[in-house]
Amino acid sequence: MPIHNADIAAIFAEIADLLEIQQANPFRIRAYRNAARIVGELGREVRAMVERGEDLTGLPGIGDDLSAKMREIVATGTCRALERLHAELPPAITELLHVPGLGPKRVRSLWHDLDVQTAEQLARAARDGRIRSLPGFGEKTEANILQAVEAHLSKARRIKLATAAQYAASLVAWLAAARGVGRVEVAGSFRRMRETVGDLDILVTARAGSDVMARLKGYDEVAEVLSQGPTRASVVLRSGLQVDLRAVEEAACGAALCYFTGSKAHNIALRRLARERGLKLNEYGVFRGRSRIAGETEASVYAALGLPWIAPELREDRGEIAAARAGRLPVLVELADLRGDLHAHTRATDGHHTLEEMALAARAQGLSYLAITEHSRRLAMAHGLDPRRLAEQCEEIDRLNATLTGIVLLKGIEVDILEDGSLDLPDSALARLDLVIGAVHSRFDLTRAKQTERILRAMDNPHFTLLAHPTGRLIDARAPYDADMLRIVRHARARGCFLELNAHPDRLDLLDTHCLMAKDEGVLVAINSDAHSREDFANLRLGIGQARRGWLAAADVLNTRALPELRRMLKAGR
Ligand code: DGT
Ligand code: CA
Ligand code: CA
Repeated sequence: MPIHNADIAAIFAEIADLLEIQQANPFRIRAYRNAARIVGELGREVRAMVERGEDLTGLPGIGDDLSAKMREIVATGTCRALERLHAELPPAITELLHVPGLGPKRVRSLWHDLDVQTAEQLARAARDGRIRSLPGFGEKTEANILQAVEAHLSKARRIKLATAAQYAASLVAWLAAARGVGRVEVAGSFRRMRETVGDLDILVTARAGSDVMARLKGYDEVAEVLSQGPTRASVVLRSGLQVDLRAVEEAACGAALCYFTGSKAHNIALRRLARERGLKLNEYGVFRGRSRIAGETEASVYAALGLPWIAPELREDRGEIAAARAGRLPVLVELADLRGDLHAHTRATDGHHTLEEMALAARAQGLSYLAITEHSRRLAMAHGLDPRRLAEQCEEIDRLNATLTGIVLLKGIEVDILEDGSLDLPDSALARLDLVIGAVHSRFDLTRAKQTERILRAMDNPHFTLLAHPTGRLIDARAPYDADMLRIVRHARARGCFLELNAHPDRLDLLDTHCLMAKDEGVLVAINSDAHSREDFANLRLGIGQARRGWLAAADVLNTRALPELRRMLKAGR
């Protein structure tokens, strides 16, 4: 059974949570939590490493014990340590952990003090007003929990794009080996690079007599077959992810790909356009009367409607069809356009690799510069830098740059924006850096007015270059803080600052709509990995997807500039 990194990470995270509910040894808990993060963010599949006989203890934070557990999970799909915990605790307790806002500590007291063991019991306890009196909860928390648990009970789960990509990759490889199959494409929101996907829509071209439908059913991650016919099937994978498969003939491939890529709103707009031209558009092609005039390629479908091909990331009915008609579609930024990365950490703070290892990994990714931007001292948990350690790192960077070829390290900092909008390091320490990234890591609860003011004041610092992960949200886990993004974008413009599009799979922050806003206001966006290990540069691909959804061209992105021009632009803002 193919096990993906997301599966291993989820098992380790669950073990950590369950141990914490049991109030086990904090070091043990932390070891599992770290392992979950490392595996979850790893650019390569652990399964492949195990199959190749690689030594997993080479991964940061992974010792003999965790390495053995990873092998066990790859081999069996589960782990005895987890099963033991399940046997010791109420069976549905894990589900409570998935309610936003509830961590192990709260779940423990809900269970201990109120005997809440399931999501339904939790909703009832909140409705009855029994939660507010627990220590550390209160009336507001109770209301938030009620809202969250009701949403949790009603909503179908969406999964993050990066996680879906792992499930998609091995399924696509499996289907591609079916008899009589040509192309295999993942369409739907996945192809549009939405940050989360509801299900996977897979399209294959197949000759008559192909065994592709049977092959899907035979995939060993399939937990349930929902429906099955000669040209379509729907299954649910063990992970809970639904897969819709359609098989089409070559001649209709483009039309089907267009239809199943969506979005639904884009499709409706295309069909309206077809009708205006006396044509009919459906998943089989473009028809004039009964004759098919296009359908084999997507480009032919769009051409029949008088349009150039529109990139999937734009297909959200946000003006792309009008832009296409007018010949004003942006030439979207591509991964190959990126010349550098402006946000990365090393072992000096909470990263896992050395300066040199990070530099070489960035070079291998095809980048020619990399800014090292550690946390500042306020983030004590991450061993944030004070002025003295920052100065030492700058000297180390100078020494390294003298020997490295093909990559240049830039000196930066990810400095905390304090509650009053001042920065966590003195101007004298910031002045000698190539760039200063400001970030909000605390007090997410300020009012809109105060939070906005805080960020604007930070940008007023003459050394401030770039606002990190501007909304602060974590996909599916933490709402953005309340701030006026339009004012922030305009202030960035006035102060000569830039905005980050953080490409971490949990962040993807800026949102696509904010990219559009930044472009409209003439503020450049930096697409950064926020790498904490050398594998993380692979995440840039996700940031590119999000930027493309936000209509950004290479010229709208700061780090598509070659280094000399980048240096000029960084200086100009200060
Ligand atoms: P998701 O799965 O919620 O992340 O979003 P999508 O966009 O992948 O939606 P899904 O899986 O329901 O359908 C895949 C594509 O099929 C969708 O993007 C467009 C097309 N489609 C589905 N239902 C309809 C429909 O009722 N009308 C039209 N025109 N297209 C549809
Ligand atoms: Ca879908
Ligand atoms: Ca679907």
